[in-house]
Amino acid sequence: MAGKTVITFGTFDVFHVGHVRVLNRAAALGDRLVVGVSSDALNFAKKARYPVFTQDERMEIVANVRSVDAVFVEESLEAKRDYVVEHEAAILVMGDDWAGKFDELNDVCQVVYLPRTPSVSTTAIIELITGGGG
Ligand code: C2G
Repeated sequence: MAGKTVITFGTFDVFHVGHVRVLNRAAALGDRLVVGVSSDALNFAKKARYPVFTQDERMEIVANVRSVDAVFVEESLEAKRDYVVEHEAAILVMGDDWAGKFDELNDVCQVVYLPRTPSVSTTAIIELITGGGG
């Protein structure tokens, strides 16, 4: 495949400016950005609750971000190596809340951790809207 493919992963629930910024910064590292959107089942297994938006809705939103070239469903957190190889990604981008966690993939791609956008999160937005933030 011509050009450098960048791959990144996330839930991207209640899509916000931190999400669009990390996608744009990831895309700027290569020629093509592929995004694994975590499945509803994966989220339930991890957090014991379903995302506000379904995986089809979250995929549709992410797919329509201008810097994103393709999306797929991330079924397993442990399958990163397979996804990197399958999509022929040269660079894996993760938020720095995952810093160091995927360094073992350095043999198949470059692993880059990008700083998160401060003061914005899906959890805080949900709390604000539901009145949980006071
Ligand atoms: N992000 C960010 N700034 C924020 C919030 C999120 O840069 N204020 C980034 C995260 O670092 C991540 C992406 O946006 O790169 C998606 O965030 P989440 O939806 O919270 O993703 P997460 O649930 O951590 O991903 O394999 C990873 C899994 O898919 C889980």
